[in-house]
Formats: sequence, structure tokens, C-alpha cells
Amino acid sequence: IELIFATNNENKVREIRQALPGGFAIISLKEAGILKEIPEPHPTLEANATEKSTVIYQLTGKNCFSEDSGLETEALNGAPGVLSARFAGGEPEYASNTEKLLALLKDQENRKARFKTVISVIINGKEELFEGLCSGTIAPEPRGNNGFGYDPVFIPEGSSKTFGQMTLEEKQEFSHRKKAVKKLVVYLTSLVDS
Ligand code: ITT
Repeated sequence: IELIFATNNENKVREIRQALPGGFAIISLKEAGILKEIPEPHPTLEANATEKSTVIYQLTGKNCFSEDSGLETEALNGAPGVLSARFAGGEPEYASNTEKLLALLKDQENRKARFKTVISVIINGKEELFEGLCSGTIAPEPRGNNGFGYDPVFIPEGSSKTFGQMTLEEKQEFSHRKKAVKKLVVYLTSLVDS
């Protein structure tokens, strides 16, 4: 099964490629020669995922999928959530999204957070959505340089390491993205078998 992956985030490509079993091939926008920034104008991960897959399906007519992900914290009522990629955008006092998050959670006892991934897949024009969640806490300061985005400050439940201190194989044991991919694989397999 071959699918175009409607993303410009190479880290997502690497993680999803690693999570897929044999027999599944994904082609990133870059590999497909599609240079396109896809807008994410909606207030939910679901709607943004749908937007991204739909834009690429309409452009190519090929089976494709996208994913929209975010980090939600309890103390900040779900922020940064759908704004995760642009959290500190334009605010000169913060060098990064992670720095802003740590600043807002400074002295905050409730450090509970979760990552959420929503995959939107379009096969022969029909869309399905799949979700993956990973609960954990926000570390007091960044630890480790692996992964991307908020990985150095996120400690998944069941580990004492941040995602930033884990190899990709270790991250996959907890990963929101991998959980959503597993559901996608079950769905795609059921289509092939039916
Ligand atoms: P595309 O829309 O092109 O797929 P993007 O980077 O804009 O790529 P999102 O809109 O889904 O992707 O933004 C999600 C942001 O949340 C991402 O840029 C990271 O900062 C963060 N994020 C998502 N998954 C993460 C993970 O597994 N580990 C750390 N940070 C993550």
C-alpha cells in the first residue's frame, strides 16, 4: 500500500516510517515534489488534519493521509494544543515554544500533559480519522536532545526519561503518533483483506 503523507515535518515522516510494518510505503510531500505550505486555520486537530489530507487529495487524486498533533497541558486549560507548532510565534521574549511552555508552567505544581495525534486518511475519496494519546508530565527543564518539538520536556507516564532522552525505538513504546498509526494500519489492512 502506497500513501502520500501530507506533511512538511521530516520528523513526523521519520517516526511514521519507522512505525509502519512491511508492505506500507509513504511518500512525503518533499519526495513527491510537492512544495506546498498547507494552512491549519481550524480550532481542532481533527479539522486541521482533514484540511491537510483534503488539500493533497484534491491536488493529486492519490490516496493520502495527514496528521495534526499537539501537546495539551492541564494547568493551561489544554494549551498549547492546536497551536503547538506556533505557540511562541512572534514573541521575542521566548527563544522557542518549549521555553514559553516552561515559563508559563514555572512554579506550577500541576504539570500533567498529554500529546494527541489525529490522523486523517483518504482512500478512494473516503476519509477516516484515527487518534493516539500519550499522557505524561512536563519536566522542570529540558533533558536530552533526541526527537523534536517538545520532546525534551515531556516525560511519558511509565518512564523517568523525557522523550528527548529516548531513542526513537524507546519513544515508540509510548508514542501518541505510533498509537494512531497502529489504528491506521488495522484500517488499511481491513481494506486490503475485504
Ligand atoms: P505538518 O503540519 O506539515 O504536518 P507541523 O510541524 O506544522 O507539520 P503540527 O501542526 O501537527 O505539525 O504541529 C505539531 C507541533 O507539535 C510540532 O511542530 C511540534 O512542535 C509538536 N509536536 C507534535 N508531535 C510531537 C512529538 O511527538 N514530540 C514533540 N513535539 C511534538
